[in-house]
Amino acid sequence: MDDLLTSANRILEKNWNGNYTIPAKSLYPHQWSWDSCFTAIGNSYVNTDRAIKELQYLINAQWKNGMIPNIVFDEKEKSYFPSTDFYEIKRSENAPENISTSGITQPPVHSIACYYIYKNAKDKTKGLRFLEKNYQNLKKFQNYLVTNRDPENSGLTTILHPWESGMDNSPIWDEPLSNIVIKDLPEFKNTDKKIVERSKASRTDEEDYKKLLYLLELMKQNNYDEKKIYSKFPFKIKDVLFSSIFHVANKYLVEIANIIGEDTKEIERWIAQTEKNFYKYFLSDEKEFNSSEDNLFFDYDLIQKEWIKKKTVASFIPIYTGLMSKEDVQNFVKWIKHSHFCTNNGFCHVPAVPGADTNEPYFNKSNYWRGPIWINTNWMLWIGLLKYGFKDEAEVIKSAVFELVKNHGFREYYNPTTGEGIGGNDFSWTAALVIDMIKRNGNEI
Ligand code: 2M8
Repeated sequence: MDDLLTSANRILEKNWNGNYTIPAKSLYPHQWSWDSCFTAIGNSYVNTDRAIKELQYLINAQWKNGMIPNIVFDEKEKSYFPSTDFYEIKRSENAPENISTSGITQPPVHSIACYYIYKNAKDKTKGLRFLEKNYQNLKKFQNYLVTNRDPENSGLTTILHPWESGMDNSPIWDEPLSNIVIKDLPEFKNTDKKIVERSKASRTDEEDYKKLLYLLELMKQNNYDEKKIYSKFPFKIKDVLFSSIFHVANKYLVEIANIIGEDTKEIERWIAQTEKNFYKYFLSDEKEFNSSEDNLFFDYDLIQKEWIKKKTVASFIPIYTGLMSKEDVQNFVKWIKHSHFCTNNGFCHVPAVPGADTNEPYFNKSNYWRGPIWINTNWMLWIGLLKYGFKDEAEVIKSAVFELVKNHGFREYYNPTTGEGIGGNDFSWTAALVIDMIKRNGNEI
């Protein structure tokens, strides 16, 4: 275990650029929002100052309407596309002054990370000062999600771009993207190294990529005016993974409010709203829930007005929220253990949950979010299982993660059939979440 810890710390050290931790050298040279949160969770055990600096840098890039962007750009770095020039955020009256960011968001892991920083800090006064300084910003971000991203008042979050989910090319987006017709996309030179590589194998990626840029283009044309965008945007999805994290973030925000003596009523209303609607919105057949593996939690497409019934790891993330009954989680455990989802060691090399059901035609063992094992999703499942008392099942996932990093390196993601590491090398959130798995301090709420 000491070896793993040493290697994980070395990676976080290597990827630290003085202000934040880049996700991985060469592929991702900027600050990514949820990556930094996961990294700060790892650093909270070993380097409070660094964890604080990382999140502070990110929160300083918050937009005036409360949005925390998915990327804060390092202007010296030109290799990543789409770059800061592409986003043209100055079109928005909400863009921060003198800070280059993207114009979209990512799952709100921030309150969770801030709580870990406080809870794991040896110097509690420092931790407390950090919470006091940032509480209103955290609340403003979550309030932005409640208002701009949920005019339906459902307690669930609408994403306006696949990148906002963090699961870029998940099969969940195939159909919603297929319904989009591109009108006017200015010429661009695709320098995204990941896409260029993947498109060698498949033409569809290239087509979808254009649609991803087209969605950003539409946001720009509307000067990032969220009301205008929301009323006519061609991609609007109530997302299970995002909404699950949002719910957990609200619970951690209540915890933070209690620590610093702030009123929690408003946040409790948000929590109640999510609890009221989560099953209603995300289950296509509430009555049949639990009767078969086909009735999982599914994203809801607000444009097509239908569920997107793709079986991916995202369908299980509600275990992390704590809003499921123990009985329902018990059934989920049954399906996670099913050979399709691998933790019973069926088809897979190790019993960690892959990105998609291995039996489905859209499963692809080596393509990014279409099948490989990711450590952050397994980390959420691990915590969820612990919360509900499924210690043995949680242990199975943890051991699988340790096996992967020990034998295949701290990679961005892994081929579930062979364990082979793919994507970025020395990937920060893989290292950071392994630190949490080793040092865990009962931080789950
Ligand atoms: C991936 O997303 C970015 C776009 O935001 C990309 O493809 O370039 C995703 O895996 C996302 O979840 C992650 O935050 C980001 C950086 O690791 O890379």
